[in-house]
Amino acid sequence: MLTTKEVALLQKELETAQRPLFFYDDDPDGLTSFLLLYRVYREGRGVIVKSSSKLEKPMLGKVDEQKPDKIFVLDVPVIEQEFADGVHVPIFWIDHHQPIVVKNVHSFNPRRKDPEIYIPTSRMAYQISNHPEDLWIAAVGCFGDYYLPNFLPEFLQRYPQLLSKEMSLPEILYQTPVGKLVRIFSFLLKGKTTEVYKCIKILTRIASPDEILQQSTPAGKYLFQRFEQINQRYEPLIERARQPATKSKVLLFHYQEDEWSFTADLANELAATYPKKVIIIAREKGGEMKCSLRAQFPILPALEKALVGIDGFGGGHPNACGMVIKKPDWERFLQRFKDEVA
Ligand SMILES: [Mn+2]
Repeated sequence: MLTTKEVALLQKELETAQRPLFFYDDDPDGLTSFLLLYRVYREGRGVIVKSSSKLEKPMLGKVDEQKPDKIFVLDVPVIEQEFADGVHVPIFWIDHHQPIVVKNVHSFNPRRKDPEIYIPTSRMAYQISNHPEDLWIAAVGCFGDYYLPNFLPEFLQRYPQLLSKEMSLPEILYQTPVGKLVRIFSFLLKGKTTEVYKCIKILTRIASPDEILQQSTPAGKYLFQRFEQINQRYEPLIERARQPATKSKVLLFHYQEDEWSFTADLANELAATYPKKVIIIAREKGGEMKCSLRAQFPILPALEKALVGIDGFGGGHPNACGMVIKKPDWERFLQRFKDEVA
């Protein structure tokens, strides 16, 4: 969590900003962090940082275009020094990934003090915005980043229609209305950029989650129907990925990624469905196998062992990793990884 002093400082900076520019990560945690902060004063603009998850020099074009007086960077793991050096207004970076040193940036990251701590950016954005009517947005961000926030009792009391009782995260994500909202927020970020920004603009004005889930206003109905269109692309993929019970500890799913990238959604849902297996989502690109790994137990040590002497690299979090393996070494790697996790 942010300290009281940090919250006060960021509230002040947000209040005094005339044209804030928000850069945020391309997932529910990033999106809800933006929505929470934007909805306080409804000033400035938001820009999604797409798949590279880095704020790089080319993004300076957006800064020139918008001419902000302050920049807020939300849930983006990396700001390149060249970007920070090219900006002549203050940058406030609120994040919870592995901290890195970037000069000329005001960094707010609880992991600087405690490397083990896990606090989604949306939880911190809610500390700053402190608008109780946006509690549901904060909850979507936290659950989306696989985190049970300390405001859960308040959430249960205020939104029993979204979550009726305490449950595990996999149950919340795949069996409840608030879990559906997490998926809706994730899917609205996919597809054509103009359509994505249109949906986000609508989200900045949605007052209650029922507008979306019950389609009780035209705005909410629009978002729900957009979600359903995208979900039609996802459902056949997850159907194909679900597999009959086998003894193998590894569930491997090959898929061709296009503009509709569902990698993280597939990996998360499969890991929740098969809690004892390691999920590998593999895409072949340019002679390499690009993979996302997920499990509900630590897999990083097995990955590191299996990679020794293999033409490839990988790493990440204890339960969620990425890797890239050269095609000729793929089968050999896979066998070694299976042996390691067995
Ligand atoms: Mn996050």
